[in-house]
Amino acid sequence: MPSTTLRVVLGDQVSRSISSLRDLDPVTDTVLLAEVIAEARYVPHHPKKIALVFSAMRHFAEALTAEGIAVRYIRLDDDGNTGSLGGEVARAATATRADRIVVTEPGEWRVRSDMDGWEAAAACPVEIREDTRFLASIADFNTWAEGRRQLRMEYFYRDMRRRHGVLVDAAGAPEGGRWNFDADNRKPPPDGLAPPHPPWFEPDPITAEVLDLVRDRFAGRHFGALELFGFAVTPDQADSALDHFITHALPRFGDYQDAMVQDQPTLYHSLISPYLNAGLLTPLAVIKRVEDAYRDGRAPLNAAEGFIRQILGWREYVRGIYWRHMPDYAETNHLNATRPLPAFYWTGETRMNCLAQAIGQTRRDAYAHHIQRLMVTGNFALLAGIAPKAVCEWYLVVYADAYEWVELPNTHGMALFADGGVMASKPYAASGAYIDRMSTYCGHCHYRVQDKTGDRACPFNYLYWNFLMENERVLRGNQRMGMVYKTLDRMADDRKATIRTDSRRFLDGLACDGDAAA
Ligand code: FAD
Ligand code: DLZ
Ligand code: SF4
Repeated sequence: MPSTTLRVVLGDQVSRSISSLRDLDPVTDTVLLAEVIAEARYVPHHPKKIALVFSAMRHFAEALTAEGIAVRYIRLDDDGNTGSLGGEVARAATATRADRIVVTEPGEWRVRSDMDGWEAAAACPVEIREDTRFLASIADFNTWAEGRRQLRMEYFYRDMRRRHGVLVDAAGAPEGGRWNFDADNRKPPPDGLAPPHPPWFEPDPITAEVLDLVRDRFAGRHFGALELFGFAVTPDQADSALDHFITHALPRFGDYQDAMVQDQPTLYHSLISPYLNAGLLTPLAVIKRVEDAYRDGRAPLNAAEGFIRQILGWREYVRGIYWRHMPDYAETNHLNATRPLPAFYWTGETRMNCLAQAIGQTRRDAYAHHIQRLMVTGNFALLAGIAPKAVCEWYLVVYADAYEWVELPNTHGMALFADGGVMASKPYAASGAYIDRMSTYCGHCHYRVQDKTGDRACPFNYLYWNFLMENERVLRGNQRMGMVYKTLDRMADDRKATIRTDSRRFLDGLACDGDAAA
């Protein structure tokens, strides 16, 4: 009897080049893809994310079948579906009489732990392969990190540029003479910006069937709208989404990367994170295409470098941090934040316009760009002292690109400083002045951004100083906080008292939905 291998492909691994399919023998092997309720419900994902994952899985299975590969595809409602990945692997191993199982390492600690039980459940050996879609393996990252007192993305990123020969000259020096054009990526939005419309992919019959299933089983019960589903669900579509970005948005991506504009949720962003994370696009191919656009004169250097830094730098870096520090990472709470998540994170009903905008588009599109996530919803949660677990669960639920390996370091570490400085050297705390400078939101708000205290003052203003006072014991010693604490020291006592009173009134009001009235 020839040996038979069962190759397991998870819902965020739908890449033809995934390591579990390397050396596949179409004569003897079977590929397993399984829609299981445990993955669809471990958090109540946005319905658009579930639809994207299931549709991409079904299209991937169809493409493999067209290649003549045997595919065992288990649909969510199939008879006998055990509802868990482990259960489906065990069932498939029996059905195909597999001698061994091959799978690529998953993106979440939870699933990696579960895989430890697969061998016993399936009664055959399980080979867990490295996920070679990433440009730094977990071992590479640990080697880089070893012995460094403090990890900083910038140094990791320079190393990655050199190692992969991206935007460097023959001598390994950075293109344009600088590694980082961050200072050129912070333009506030001028009047009359006219960003391109995001690409739209009309659902085909496979997606339409998935949409019916998701409508039936999840929509209405999970946060978020299923209507107007236009995501790419195949590698070809994701590729044309990338083309659309490079042609229409990349040239201005650098300038307006941090900008936020009323009713313009996507600006010059790429919207490719759901595709990269699910496996419809691979990071190296994206980076090369953007570098080519720069070299052909189709994009300026601040745009190409700024974009490549996000993928070759931040994306790889956060994954390294996740696997280096899990599982303890998720348990830390450096600032002892304990407040429950306000109801408006789920309803979008708040008079704070910046939050209403970010949450409203998140409900509709399962998307918000980085500065909205970091400096609006994240900043508010930081200043209001919301419990990290509640905030992290919210971010994992609401975005189409959310997987714990990338969501957790960004939320727990970067936005909430709950890791005590592993990800960021100081909290990304900001008052309303930052949001006013970088957005057009404040002009549409019930609150007045220029007012520091009082009923109509922007809550970010007093909450910012209140946060610094509340966390003084932990934060004052941080060198990068020296200037703000000097300013606080100069503040009159009666002003500090007013800030505390306004903050208490506002935060107590949150518990009984105090800010929800429109
Ligand atoms: P663009 O602005 O066009 O950037 C290009 C690409 O760079 C993105 O597609 C993404 O793959 C990558 N990238 C950019 N910033 C980061 C970053 N900080 N970390 C990792 N990759 C990055 N990203 C996710 O993919 N999944 C998440 O669950 C997620 N949760 C986040 C939670 C918080 C609190 C914050 C502050 C950021 C989070 N991010 C997450 C990072 C970032 O916000 C998104 O990757 C980005 O907004 C996706 O939109 P885009 O594709 O238009 O990105
Ligand atoms: C996100 C997701 C969903 C909604 N459903 C499935 C599924 O039914 N089957 C599956 O194999 N994967 C799914 N996924 C992706 C997994 O949650 C993901 O592979 C793990 O979180 C590891 O990153
Ligand atoms: Fe947000 Fe304050 Fe501006 Fe209103 S005034 S949009 S709450 S920053």
